[in-house]
Amino acid sequence: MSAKKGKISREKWNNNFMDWFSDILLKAEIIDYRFNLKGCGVWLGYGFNLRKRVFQILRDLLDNTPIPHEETLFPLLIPEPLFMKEAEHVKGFEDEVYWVTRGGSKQLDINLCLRPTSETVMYPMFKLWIRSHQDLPIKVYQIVSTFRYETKTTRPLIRVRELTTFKEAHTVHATAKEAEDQVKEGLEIYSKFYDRLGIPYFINVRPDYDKFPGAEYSIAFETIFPGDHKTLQIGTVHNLGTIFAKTFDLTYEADNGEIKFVHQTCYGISERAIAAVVTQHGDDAGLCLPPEVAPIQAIIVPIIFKGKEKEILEQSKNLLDKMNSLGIRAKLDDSDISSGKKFYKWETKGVPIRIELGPKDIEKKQFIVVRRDTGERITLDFKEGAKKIPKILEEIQKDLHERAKILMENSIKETDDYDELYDLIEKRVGIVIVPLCDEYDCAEQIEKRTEGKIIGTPIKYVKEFSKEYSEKEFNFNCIVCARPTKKKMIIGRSY
Ligand code: A5A
Ligand code: ZN
Repeated sequence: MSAKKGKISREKWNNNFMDWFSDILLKAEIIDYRFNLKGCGVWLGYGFNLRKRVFQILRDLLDNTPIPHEETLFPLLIPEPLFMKEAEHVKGFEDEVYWVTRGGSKQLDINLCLRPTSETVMYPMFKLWIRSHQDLPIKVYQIVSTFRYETKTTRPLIRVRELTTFKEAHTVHATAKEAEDQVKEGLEIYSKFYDRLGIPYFINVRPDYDKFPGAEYSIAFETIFPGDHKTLQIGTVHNLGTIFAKTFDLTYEADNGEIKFVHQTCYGISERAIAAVVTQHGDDAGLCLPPEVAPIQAIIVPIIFKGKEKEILEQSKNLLDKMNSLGIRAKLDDSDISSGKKFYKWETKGVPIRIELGPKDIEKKQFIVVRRDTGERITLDFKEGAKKIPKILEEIQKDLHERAKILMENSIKETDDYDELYDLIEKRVGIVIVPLCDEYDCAEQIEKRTEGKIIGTPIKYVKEFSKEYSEKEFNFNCIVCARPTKKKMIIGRSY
């Protein structure tokens, strides 16, 4: 096996990040947003295939926890009185819901909203299912369309009005401790999910004024877009405590006959997971998909020369069979366009490996592997070489993750100086971790003075969830008011 270095460019990806993103989604045939309805798009065949693979990872993780989550399906329409039941929840969502008010030409007696999320659909049903502690825990999830009338700028996959791929898990428990353990399981599932996609993230607790409407607290996964250093929330885990239980009267009979409220959690991930795969690993030529989820892992491009067509095609098919029998998702592009055009097409679509096979290679009993992520060219022996491809795919998977992690780490800064914070945010170097007290005023001052928002408290500074928490060492002074605090918070710009 011999290898030659290639090169890739990330100039456009770096400097015109959002343009690059919108452009590539269509060129790579992921999704087509030209449908004439804001915030709604069409999943194309290739994109759908990618989406299926990405969400299968999440399904497998949810289905295989010690107490499995069950995949279920609840109604899309919520009668108004149910939706209106939980006051905080309504406050958070009422400006974002779509209403169905007519059936044909007849005004409905009870208006129906399209679910923006399914708490108020699921919980009245949970009430029917729970009698004693033996009915607990309940752990269900669904992957469905939900609707949010977003008023901020809509963006493909990132801020849509029809969330086409809303995975929401909902759990019910007997005790507060079990609900807290469930939050931890939720965090673990999402960590594993994003690790498998090679997407770096940081986990933080949302500020109290910005938690999920109806939650005790919310924990979010964020990734940083390397091009513009803006953060994107790619998942949330909420501890709902007994808030919804009290509203929907969800109780159970304990062993001693006492009637108690249940404790609940919910956690969600949307098509933003696909946005993260596309943005984290791309470059100027297009997508660069992690082999784990790539619909096609290797594309064979025969380099056709006059007189040698038959032989080259035959050998290409031979190689395709070998690869398929090794479990590699390989495809032979024997279409009638030039090899240059084929290279361009499959690079745009992010196929991790291209295999070139020309007359010279056949003479030398070899074929060439080109890595999409690095451009590196590797010469392999025709007879035995295919066996080395699974290893190369593994390396690509690992290297993509590393490359993304390094970029993310480089855009996280830390300071305890207010002017420096201002500077870092203005110059858009990334996100900034600063010591901050719990006063809403201090957070507000920062948000007024800089373009940054309070994103949350890194999990490290939160006792209940931190392995690194240190009562003794975590003594800071608030960057705004100088009062003592044990906490740091992340400030940054976000989508
Ligand atoms: N019931 C809980 C799970 C819930 O609805 N949580 S949530 O409101 O935070 O949404 C879960 C995740 O969906 C968010 O973390 C975010 O990643 C994603 N999301 C929210 N609004 C979105 C939108 N308009 N477009 C795309 N993704 C969105
Ligand atoms: Zn302060």
